[in-house]
Amino acid sequence: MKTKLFARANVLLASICLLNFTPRPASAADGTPGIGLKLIAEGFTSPTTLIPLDDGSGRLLVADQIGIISVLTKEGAKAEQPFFDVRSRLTKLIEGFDERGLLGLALHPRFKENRKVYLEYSAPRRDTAPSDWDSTLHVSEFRVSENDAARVDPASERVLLEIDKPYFNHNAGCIAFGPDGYLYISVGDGGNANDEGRGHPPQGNGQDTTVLLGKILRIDVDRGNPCSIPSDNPFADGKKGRPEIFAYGMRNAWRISFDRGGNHELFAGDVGQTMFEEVDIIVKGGNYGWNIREGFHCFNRQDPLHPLEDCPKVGASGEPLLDPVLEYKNINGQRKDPEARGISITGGHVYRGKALPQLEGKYVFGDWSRNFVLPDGVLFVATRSSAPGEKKWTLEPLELVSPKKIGAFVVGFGQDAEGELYVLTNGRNAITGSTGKVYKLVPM
Ligand SMILES: [Ca+2]
Repeated sequence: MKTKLFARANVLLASICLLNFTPRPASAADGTPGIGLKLIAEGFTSPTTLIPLDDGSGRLLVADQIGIISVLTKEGAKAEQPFFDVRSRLTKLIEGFDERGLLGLALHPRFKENRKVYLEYSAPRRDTAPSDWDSTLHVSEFRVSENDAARVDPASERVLLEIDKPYFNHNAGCIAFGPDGYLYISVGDGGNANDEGRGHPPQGNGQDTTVLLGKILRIDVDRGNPCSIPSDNPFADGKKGRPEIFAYGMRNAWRISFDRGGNHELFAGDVGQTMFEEVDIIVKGGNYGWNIREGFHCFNRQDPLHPLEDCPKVGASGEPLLDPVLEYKNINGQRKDPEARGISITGGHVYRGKALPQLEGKYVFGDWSRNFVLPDGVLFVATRSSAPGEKKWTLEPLELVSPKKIGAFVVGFGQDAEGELYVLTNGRNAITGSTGKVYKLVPM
């Protein structure tokens, strides 16, 4: 029975791919190698984050959504002792599809000196939150133990931010330090759909600058207790909005990352609702449009499958609604369109490594899966336009030499100390089991 089901699924997948992707040679004609995935480690559930353990050892940290952070050697051998186990601090997760859990991990830029570690995770709903709300996001600081940089001291938690969530979905939950030394935090719009429902004001959380949902936040973890607000945050004085806000009009920026080269821009893969997935380059004070816009289009709350012809071009204070740098069509809303490429964007990284020079300066990211049930994640490469003034990036599939297909849900991406990229996958659309894998993008 099981085999038959799987066989049917494979036939289905194969036909979907044939319909939608024109095969191209995986290697360039000039003989430069193509790109493949090398399995580095497995046995995870839903790995969301991979970062270097910045202690000079070359080791890597992998955060799993279920609440365990593992230490890997450069070769991928997993240490028996986890870096940290936060399972007891998480809200009760669903034994199925869930967007909550351990969602973000970052080390302090001066980790070698101060040994500080930061997490964003879904904690149980705090007492002061409305009783029909779901959970409370924590952004917390920890320290590794005095004599072991590969082990967090569980008693060291300092909660920096608590954000109540009305629904289980749209947490975003990614954290990253910027070149300015401040901590950037992505927070989803609160969940449900259309940016409506309990815990959503009439204009939606994305457009409401008095709440932290639907935002990119920025805090200074080095000053204040428990933290402080950078003086040039757009609403730093608190008069027109929450001082933690850096940018707004976000829906669900599941993964964000800074370009480690170039102008160190902040990239966000903002998950769309039904019609369009988008990549944004986030600037201070930017309003990225949700829920007035989805991608380059006017979002229609009454009928999300039919974008409006016209909508406001500015937010409540007359500020422009900023377009993404690229969008692609969502299969859920545009099933018959051959240009529909996925159903939920997974933001990645600008490639600044050495092994794959053909990717230099390009944004490598993916889509979770082309199907909610079947494991059919895909990878993309986006290229900045060389035309003066052209802000739109071009998008193409990242063709793999081997394996040809990922055959899993793409949960996240990672980057090591050398700038090489990793793809983090889950074989299931659920946060159960041990089908989670870590792949490295390698020349092949
Ligand atoms: Ca947008």
